[in-house]
Amino acid sequence: MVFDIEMIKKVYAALPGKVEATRKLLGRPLTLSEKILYAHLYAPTTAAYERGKSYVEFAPDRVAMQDATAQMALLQFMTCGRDKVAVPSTVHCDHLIQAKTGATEDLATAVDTNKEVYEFLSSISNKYGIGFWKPGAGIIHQVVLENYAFPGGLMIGTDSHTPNAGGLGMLAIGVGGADAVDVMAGLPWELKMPKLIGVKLTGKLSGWSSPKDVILKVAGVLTVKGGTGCIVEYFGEGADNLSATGKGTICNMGAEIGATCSVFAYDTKMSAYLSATERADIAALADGVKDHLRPDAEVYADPSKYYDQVIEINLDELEPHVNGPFTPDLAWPISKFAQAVKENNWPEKLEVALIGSCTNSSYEDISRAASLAKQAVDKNLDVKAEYTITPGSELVRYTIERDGLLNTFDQIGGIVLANACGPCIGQWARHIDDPNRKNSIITSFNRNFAKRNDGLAATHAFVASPEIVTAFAIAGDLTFNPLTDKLKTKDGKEVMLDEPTGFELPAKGFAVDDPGYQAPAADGSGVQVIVSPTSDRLQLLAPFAAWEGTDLKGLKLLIKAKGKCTTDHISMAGPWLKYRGHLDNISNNMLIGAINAFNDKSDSVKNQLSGEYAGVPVVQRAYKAANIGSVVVGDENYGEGSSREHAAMEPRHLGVRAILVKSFARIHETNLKKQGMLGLTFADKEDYDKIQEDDTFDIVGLTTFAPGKQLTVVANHKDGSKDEILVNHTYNEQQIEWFKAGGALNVIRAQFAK
Ligand code: MIC
Ligand code: SF4
Repeated sequence: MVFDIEMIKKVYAALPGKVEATRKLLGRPLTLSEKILYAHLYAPTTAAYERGKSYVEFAPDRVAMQDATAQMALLQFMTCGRDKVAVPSTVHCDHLIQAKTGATEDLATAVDTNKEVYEFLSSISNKYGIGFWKPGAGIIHQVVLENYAFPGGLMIGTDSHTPNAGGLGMLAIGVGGADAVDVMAGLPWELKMPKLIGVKLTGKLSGWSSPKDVILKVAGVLTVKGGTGCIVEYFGEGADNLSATGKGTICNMGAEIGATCSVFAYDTKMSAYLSATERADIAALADGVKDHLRPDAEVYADPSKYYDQVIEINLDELEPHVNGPFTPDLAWPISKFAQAVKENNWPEKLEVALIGSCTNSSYEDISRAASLAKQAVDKNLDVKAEYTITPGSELVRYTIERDGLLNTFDQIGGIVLANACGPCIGQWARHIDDPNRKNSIITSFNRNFAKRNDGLAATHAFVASPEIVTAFAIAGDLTFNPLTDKLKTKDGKEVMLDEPTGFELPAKGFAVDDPGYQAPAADGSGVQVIVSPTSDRLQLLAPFAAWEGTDLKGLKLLIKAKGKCTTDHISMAGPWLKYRGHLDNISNNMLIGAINAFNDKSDSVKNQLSGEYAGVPVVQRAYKAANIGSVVVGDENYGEGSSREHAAMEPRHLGVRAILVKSFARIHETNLKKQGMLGLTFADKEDYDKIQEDDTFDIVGLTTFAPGKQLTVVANHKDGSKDEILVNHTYNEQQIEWFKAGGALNVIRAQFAK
């Protein structure tokens, strides 16, 4: 048993009283999110919080970190003077394993190449009382779902897909490492009270449709920024019909619409999953408070009164979807997809089909995909595309091997990759003859930004359910519709694929030999954590400088980024993941994927000191050397995607002073504030057009920086003219303190030093 049952008992013991108090305070029936949020306030309140406005201090039950973000989180934590984490926390080694030949070899290579980082994470976990999941144990979100998620809990995780745990009724929120430091240090964790989107699911899935199609459809409706600042709560008889892992998939991909998190109400599917994963005692406890783990009945009766927005989806009519390329919200029902492929001239030939990942590797997903693989064998069909399987955890992998499913995949030439992120995060040594050739791949993962999977700009990546991905693997052609089209067998007969079938949970139960868990020392005070001063993978952090106390003058424009600028554009993953514990080294990838609005090129900006064009980090280092600050200008939803705080720390480290954009993604905006950066938005979005390539900026109003008060950015143009641009910000008093101190960590350290 790795979970903390005593902690869960405490949460449930207090829940009825807290829910009743909240109902009184708000004077009305409650949604599920409100029950969980108000039950996790850091200190009781006497006034209701305003959704979308009030900043609230919460006390999460647990923290999860993955290896690519844990390094920076723990490098920060170790400077703040605590000897143990204040809440149960875990580290998961999943992002640093590169997929090349197959699970066994790839894992061995990763253990070798990342030795220093794994040793650091293992020893620092041991020292501070953090549970450590070794490389090979599985992907953070799957391992959390199997071991730690519980209905009605609140957790944070240093990864944007942390909301996956909503499949078990938990509010699980993705954050940057600095937020994790707050919670591990026992301090309140701050979040703006989210707005609520209700998604009513009616009917029942059947045939080719799966839970993945629910979120692919929702992404099409809400777009990549439609969920910003919101919790998405699913309800209705259609919701209760979905397996807990299917609910997890839907919550996982809520990250793709920018949602703070997504959640389902506690039901019998959740209790079945808890029991199947050896947590029947939690299910029994949850049953004891089950009314408090669901919205009040009145909410179901009149949802638009309680949610800020309501969407309805009829599962009886839901078609399988394929989303992409390049963005997860370009949603195509399967009946329209072939035409879209043709009209847009996307490569029809499918080269690689990849299933699994944290999003879609449940027993249900794998068994349904395997039912199609089996048909390929039984019906004598060639499997035309390369096919890979990424199990989400060792528990899943061991179980599907025991049940013969891996063997079925093997028969169609499927390659089983390590229980790790691999190709989902660019950790993929893809074999391709010509890297510049336009080509198509399809995955059952969640993100499909340009270059994400294989680093190649010419790759068109689509996302779909594991069933659809497998059907496409067999056909090798994106214009194939498995619901209506025939395939030719090896001996020339025409056949159709039957609908996939599978099992929500393994009939013989889950099994595992070594789950890969290492418990921390009871007393870690004697454990040494070693960071070599000459390492190129790890670097101890030096505090950032405090604000100089004046307006900022003479800042150069570093880049005016055009269009989509995700965290993958700001701090690319793939080959750069190896520097996630070394701030100076990873800063050499800063904004290298962003498109310069003045020449439409990536990693080519004008150095205003020399007049020459060079890479973004090179130019910024030149400004830094000359002691000149700079400004980054961006478009809508800047910083969409990952929780990686490197995207905020790199500019901070290299001397960028402000990020001025049309709008921000939530986690990234908070990460900027935490690191003492200025994150500003144009009051009038059209002012973006006034920014010119040779601009020098002054930021005016900082000496009276206050919540809700606009600042002015003066853009001094080359021809001597200037524009005074009004900018908004969302800093509260506390966050202004972080800015003044040079970062939140400087404030925490001062607090603990007292
Ligand atoms: C991702 O899916 O983009 C990642 C890699 O899991 C990130 C975390 C990271 O960048 O380390 C995320 O989603 O937060
Ligand atoms: Fe890993 Fe991909 Fe899941 Fe992120 S989305 S945690 S990279 S498998």
